Amino acid sequence: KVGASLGDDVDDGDAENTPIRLVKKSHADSKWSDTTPYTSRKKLQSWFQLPDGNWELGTILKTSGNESLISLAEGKVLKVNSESLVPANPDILDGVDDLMQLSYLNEPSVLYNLQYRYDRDVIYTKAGPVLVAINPFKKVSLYGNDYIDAYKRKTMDSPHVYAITDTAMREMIRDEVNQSIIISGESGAGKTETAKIAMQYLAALGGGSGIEYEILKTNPILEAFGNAKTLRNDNSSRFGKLIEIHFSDTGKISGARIQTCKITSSRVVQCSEGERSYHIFYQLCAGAPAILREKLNLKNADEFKYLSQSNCFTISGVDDAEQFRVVKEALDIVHVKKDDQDSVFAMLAAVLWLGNVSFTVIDSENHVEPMVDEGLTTVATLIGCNVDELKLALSTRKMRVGNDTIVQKLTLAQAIDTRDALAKSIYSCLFDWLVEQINKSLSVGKRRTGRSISILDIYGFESFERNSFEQFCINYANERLQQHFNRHLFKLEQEEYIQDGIDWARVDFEDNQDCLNLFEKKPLGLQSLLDEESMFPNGTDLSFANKLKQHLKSNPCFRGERGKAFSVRHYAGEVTYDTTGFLEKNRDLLHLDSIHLLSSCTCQLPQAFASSMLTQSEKPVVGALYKSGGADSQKLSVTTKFKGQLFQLMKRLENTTPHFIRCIKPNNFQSPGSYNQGLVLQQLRCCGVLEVVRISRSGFPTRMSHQKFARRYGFLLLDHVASQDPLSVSVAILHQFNILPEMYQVGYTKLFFRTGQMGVLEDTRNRTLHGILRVQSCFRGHKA
Ligand code: AD9
Ligand code: MG
Repeated sequence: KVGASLGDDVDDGDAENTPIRLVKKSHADSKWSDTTPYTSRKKLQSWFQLPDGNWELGTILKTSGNESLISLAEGKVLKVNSESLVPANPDILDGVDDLMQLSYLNEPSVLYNLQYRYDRDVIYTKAGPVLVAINPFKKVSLYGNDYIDAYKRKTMDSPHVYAITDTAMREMIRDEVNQSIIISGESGAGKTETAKIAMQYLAALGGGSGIEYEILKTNPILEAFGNAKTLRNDNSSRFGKLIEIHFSDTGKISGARIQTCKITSSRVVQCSEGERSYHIFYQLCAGAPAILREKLNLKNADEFKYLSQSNCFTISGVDDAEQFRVVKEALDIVHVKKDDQDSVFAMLAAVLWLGNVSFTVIDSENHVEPMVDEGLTTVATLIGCNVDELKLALSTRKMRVGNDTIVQKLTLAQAIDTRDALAKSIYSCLFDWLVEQINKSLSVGKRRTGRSISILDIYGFESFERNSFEQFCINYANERLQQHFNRHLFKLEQEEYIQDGIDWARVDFEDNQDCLNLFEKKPLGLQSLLDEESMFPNGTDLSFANKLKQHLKSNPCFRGERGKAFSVRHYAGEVTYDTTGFLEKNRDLLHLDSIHLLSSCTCQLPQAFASSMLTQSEKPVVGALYKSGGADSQKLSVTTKFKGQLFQLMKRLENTTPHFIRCIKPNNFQSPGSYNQGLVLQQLRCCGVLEVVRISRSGFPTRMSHQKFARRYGFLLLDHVASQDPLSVSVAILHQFNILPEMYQVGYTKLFFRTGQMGVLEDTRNRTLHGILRVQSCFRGHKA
């Protein structure tokens, strides 16, 4: 076997899933043990890439010309081209906290370092300013009050979500600037869990008023309504979320605001084999108490067609009934009234029962009528309408012709679409309504005086065997997020150096602007072309695919595929999309008849939903305008709306100081203890982790204007400075503290520091300030 391992600790995996395998010493080998003293390496060690892509550690025995003799595992000795060797780091650097500390920064060394830590349940590592988090897929003892305390008191400083959140908190107070924690990574990499860990830390630090408890309780609610089991992740977020947590001047949490960004809720009516619809449906079916079951005429999940089609009802290790109680309790805590909760559950049941509504053909033209059975009557009862009205809304469409209104009967396919569209809209409105209720409850109102920390957690990049409209939207959102990452860590950083006139050699990075242009360009971008085709009454998925191929064939990020498919070269890899259903999902038409039905209901929620749908469709039309058959609702396309919501999220982040967390998925099976190097490497590559480290190592990540620096540290000066201008004061401070010249640069307007330098100054400042305070309080004590 090529690349046979010296050790038995390295995951063998199957060859296909493990294209690159690192082999370095076994755990049994004493050198791996943390307690063994470092024994200096006598010979130079190097990574050698085997023909199958695996890296193996070898010792260079001899070098002559550009050939080296290298000794590999199991006594194998090879003569290789010296250029193919990649230097390995000395043992003393095994498992360093920050990749910046590696003497040799290269892919095998980074992979090895991360794995070394991961094998010891140390899942967090810094990559310069970025926190890398590798999903452990098991409980690791890194959290809880003791850890929170240790990070708060700074007795612990190893990389952690707590540490980065602590930094955000401190910088918010120190710089008086809003902060953000931006979490990215593929689906299943651990973003949502990470976001919760960050919230937990903020709640512990800024808690006191009790509102922090409410904020934490929004998580089970939003996960129940917005997450679902997919093939990639048992708890996959199907919406993007930005939670802005507000702090008072004294650093206490004063409230929060949640903003979401979601695609259509098509999962409600259609779900692939092995996946589930949103958790809440299963929770309700499994956990509703007897009275509620009876009131809503609830059945088991497998008796509802919308839930049974994907043949997946449970998630291993998850008790839906118990989760239902958790969600209910959370709803109480965020002040959703009991009556409203009942209405929410009624809407969920109505959606489920809508799926059981079936139709009978009534004439030779395939026109249909809904069967008047348990399904139809239960829906009517739950939403509070008359059965006949519901029947009409599901089987006919009113059309305006001139001044007359005619009634057109629907065919089976049309009726099913109408029914499903109604179910999706009810669910979608319900989600928005819940978010609104939560926001009211957490509202800072007039107390909004201080600063905020925002946490962004969206759906991760997805690439399945078959990718549809949902992936198209999700992956676009991830491109946008990647752009934000690039802008802050590469572009803005380097532009600032150059603008301020400091010495700097540019570091290149993978810019994803071309891919974003492919999506956004008007009129010939993916989104515009989709909206345009959706507007044509005769547009089909095939005509859409053909248009893409016609107009975008020369774009390097695009490739036309056979039939109705096309591929996009994303920053995270190439994805082939199947356009089947794109047009319909993008139009997401809800007929006016359905909206009118909801507005005529006696229940309060359907009425509220109808009016929100009407205001939405009456909005000034920015994007595409849909009119099919002349009397349908006009509304924004899903793509346009989605893009709008995404821009709003990103805009909120614009004026914040970002802190980035990059989550990494170590295997595709959601299983602990398995580290697939090829998979990890691909994720590290696409987010440019090596480049970030490279910039940070040679760069000056901390900076402060001359004025601010002089104001903040000037009082520490021992000697009188002749000139009081900020630059002279700053330089005097730097000299007094013996900051080495290579550790900083003086720009036109700012001082730039290498990592860690500011910490030294801050410590001195804090010590001095505490000294002053102690003297003052002694003095007051004496006076008293
Ligand atoms: V998606 O883009 O929403 O599909 P996420 O959000 O990146 O995805 P999520 O946070 O849901 O992934 O993590 C997936 C699973 O990994 C969780 O359900 C946990 O079982 C597991 N996980 C993630 N992070 C941790 C952790 N820090 N400790 C333990 C974890 N388990
Ligand atoms: Mg998630």
